Amino acid sequence: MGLVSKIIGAVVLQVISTCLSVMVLGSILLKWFKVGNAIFSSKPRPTPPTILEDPKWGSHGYITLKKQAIKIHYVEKGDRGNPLMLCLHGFPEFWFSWRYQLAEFSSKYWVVAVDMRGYGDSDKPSQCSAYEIEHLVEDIKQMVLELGKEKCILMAHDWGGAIAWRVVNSHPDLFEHHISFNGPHPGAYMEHAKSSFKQMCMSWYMIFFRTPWVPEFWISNNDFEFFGPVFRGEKNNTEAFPNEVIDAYKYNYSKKGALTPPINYYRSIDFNRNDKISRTTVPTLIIWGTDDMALGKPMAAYALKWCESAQLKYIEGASHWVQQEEPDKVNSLVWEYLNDAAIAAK
Ligand SMILES: *[C@@H]1O[C@H](CO)[C@@H](O)[C@H](O)[C@H]1NC(C)=O
Ligand SMILES: CC(=O)N[C@H]1CO[C@H](CO)[C@@H](O)[C@@H]1O
Repeated sequence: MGLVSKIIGAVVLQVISTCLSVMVLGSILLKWFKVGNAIFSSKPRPTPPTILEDPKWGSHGYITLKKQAIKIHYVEKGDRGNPLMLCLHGFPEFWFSWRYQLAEFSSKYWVVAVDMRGYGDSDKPSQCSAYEIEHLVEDIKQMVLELGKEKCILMAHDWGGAIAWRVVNSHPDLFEHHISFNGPHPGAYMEHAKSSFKQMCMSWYMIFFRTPWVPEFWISNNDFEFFGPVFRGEKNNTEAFPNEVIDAYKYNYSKKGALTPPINYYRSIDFNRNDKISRTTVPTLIIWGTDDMALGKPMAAYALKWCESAQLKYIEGASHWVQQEEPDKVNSLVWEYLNDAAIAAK
């Protein structure tokens, strides 16, 4: 792309993100009139909610990626001698989003759910450039090797999904299978976003998040109230996301400095990049909740076109947070897929 169009692109992005920030600040102002000064305070959270400490999800560990000089926190469950199942979460999440899969698949796999760099208890480099996609992809590659395995099954959601598509393409030899849960394929995302005004509107937050401090202020105001509606969605699904679950997210994100690094993932997106996307050769299962408010349904089918061997299973009516909202359906699809693959390999 020419320099002029790059500059125009950057200016347009800046203008849009400033407008969105003004609108968000306006909505906070309205809330301030309604609720009062309380919206600027949050309650102290000295101890983790019990659900976070529940041993049934597994035990905690750390691993240092030497080449990257990054310490990664993870929760693991299952025998280390079993095949590795590595789980990558999205935004605004952390390892906890995989609790049902940690409990379920540890019977046959060594399930490891990480806090990606910048999240939870993992290292949080302060400069924004540390969250550029190359580093995120390299982390996952290093992680498989540092965990002492030559191959793994990669499960990924949302931002984790975006990283997973890239890492299975760049290092196919490291992955036995790839399972994507509402995880945007970069090519499919662009194809859908370009043709759908609705998707462009759904992606507003990706542009808004580029602004400094306003997103952090927005997410934290009124005692991190953001986390309730974001997970429960329009249907107010308090069954899948009861208070204790929402409190777990609030607990982690209310720690000092916890919000900026995850938002820096968005700030580091280079919209001018025109990567050549290669075809996915690693066998892939795509599981897609059809009522995703951030990623439109057509994206799932577009992703299939980039794969040599892939299956797509929709979970009708499920939201973006598919593996937490419909753990039974999701887990049985994953078992079915892995068991079929094991039979086929014999
Ligand atoms: C969601 O449902 C809960 C429990 O039924 C209720 O207390 C709460 O007010 C509802 N929230 C919204 C935003 O509708
Ligand atoms: C940064 C932070 O608060 N991390 C916490 C997230 O939740 C886990 C429990 O799984 C705590 O151990 C961390 O301290």
